[in-house]
Amino acid sequence: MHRKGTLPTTLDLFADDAPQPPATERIGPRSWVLRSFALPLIDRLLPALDSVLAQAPFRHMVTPGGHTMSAALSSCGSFGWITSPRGYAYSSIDPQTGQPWPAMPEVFFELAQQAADAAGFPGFVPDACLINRYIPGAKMSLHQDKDEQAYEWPVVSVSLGIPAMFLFGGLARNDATQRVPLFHGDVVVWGGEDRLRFHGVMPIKQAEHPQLGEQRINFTFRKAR
Ligand code: MD3
Ligand code: FE
Repeated sequence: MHRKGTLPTTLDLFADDAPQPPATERIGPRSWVLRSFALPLIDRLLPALDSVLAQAPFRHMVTPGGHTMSAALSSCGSFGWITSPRGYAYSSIDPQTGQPWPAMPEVFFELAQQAADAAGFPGFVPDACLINRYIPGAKMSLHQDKDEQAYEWPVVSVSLGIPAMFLFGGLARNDATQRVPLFHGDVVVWGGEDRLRFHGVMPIKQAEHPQLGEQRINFTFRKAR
């Protein structure tokens, strides 16, 4: 790139010294995107995910209003998130198997705790991990996460597989939203005054990931009780 006597005419984006996007981005007063934060653990995360899904397979929840959600869902940890005609809740039993949810794998817990720590929430002990699976076209409409008992703890989210455009709104449904692209290995932490902000996921675009194929998997770690 540094040829003698010539000025570089284009920026070589593949050079080792090319400018990199910041590894950490602040998207709210207490919300942080930690780019690629999960990648050092990926070889342990994927087999652990398979083992959870063998015990608690993905299913499409039906909202109390009768709509089938386009993202498929499973959970692990002490509590999982369920829908019923009576509303949304956390439950210690998977209604589909009648069994407790699979234990939260050690590597999941480690990742959630490290990310929370890095974002200024030391001592996070999640008791629930929701696992969403999106195929191209799936989305999640703007909503708030208000079924947890403990809003003082953050939510930690881990994106794997094909990209998504995350929508981050305000405390009122009609507040403006910012769009945040999320890629394989990115981790986001939301807490404090950002914990009850509206958020959603735009319809996932067709793409293929070398390890996960045509899907996006998202873990959200919470303290439910
Ligand atoms: C911001 N999942 O499961 S994770 C959900 O990508 C959910 O699957 C999305 O929203 C997904 O409830 C987004 C990001 C997320 C989760 C909880 C939040 C963002 C949040 C709570 C408060 C503010
Ligand atoms: Fe949510």
